Amino acid sequence: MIVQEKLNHFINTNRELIGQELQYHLKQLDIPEQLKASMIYSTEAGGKRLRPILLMASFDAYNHDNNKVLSSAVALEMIHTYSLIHDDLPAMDDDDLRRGQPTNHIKFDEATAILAGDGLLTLSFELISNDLHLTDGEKVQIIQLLSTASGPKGMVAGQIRDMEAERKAVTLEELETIHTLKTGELFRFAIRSGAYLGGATNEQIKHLDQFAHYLGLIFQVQDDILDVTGDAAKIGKPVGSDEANDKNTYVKLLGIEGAVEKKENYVTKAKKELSDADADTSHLMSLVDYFSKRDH
Ligand code: GRG
Repeated sequence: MIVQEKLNHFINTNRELIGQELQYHLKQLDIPEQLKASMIYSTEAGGKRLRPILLMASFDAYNHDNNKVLSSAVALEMIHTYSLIHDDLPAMDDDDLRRGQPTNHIKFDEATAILAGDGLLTLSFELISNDLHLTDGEKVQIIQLLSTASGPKGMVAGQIRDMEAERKAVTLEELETIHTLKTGELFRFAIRSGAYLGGATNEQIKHLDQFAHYLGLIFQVQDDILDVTGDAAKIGKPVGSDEANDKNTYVKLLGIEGAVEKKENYVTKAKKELSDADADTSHLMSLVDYFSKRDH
């Protein structure tokens, strides 16, 4: 199989697997119907499952027994989904649409959306702590990494810094700090925890950590490029609207060409770190291009 086909196969198989696992864990919950429907709605609404796929690709570089990573991968997607539900709320981004469908608080109501997010966040940790494939030491390590990445030192810090930076001019450095926290920390968790569970050495994890940092930035630069060139521009906020102008983006700071150049620079750096990680990182290598060239 050529490299691209192999990657597509890996992505499609694991995307489906994650979808099934998520639904398995949510549908069996004996909880109030409205809460359950709301939690299921946002996990089923067409997410790309990038973070769990990354986690599984990082694990796959060292180990092939998938049973060991499934709970961490599903927990990660639950936390990502919670963050999107809360990010869309009127108190935050106040968005009516996500992935082309009504956001959770529009489909249900605000209180339900808040609780669905809370439910997904906390359930994620319960899932890991109940996983019979993990040793107690592995559970503690994964829970520690995930809570730090998603909590007030990680994603939550990124969200508040982003809100504080709105309508203010920020430097490229400040923009990168916001992204590193807001989106990069979950990518970093994906790569680190996959490698850790797969049995990577500390030296290998160090290179993968740097790799994850660059990958998060590649994701974000491409997100900003797509905002002005891709489908998001067609279905989202019109370019030039007040809201679009308020957003701090790579394109706003560097122009399109500058943003593309920045992205290419990160692609080179990410690939170098991967080569230094010294393992079968072929899926991760192809995922760099997938992230950099994605069109949605
Ligand atoms: C509310 C605590 C809290 C945090 C929210 C991640 C985040 C923090 C907000 C999302 C806002 C946003 C649109 C950021 C841009 C990058 C991003 C994370 C996009 C969504 O990720 P994808 O493209 O989502 O992986 P899908 O839809 O594929 O699941």
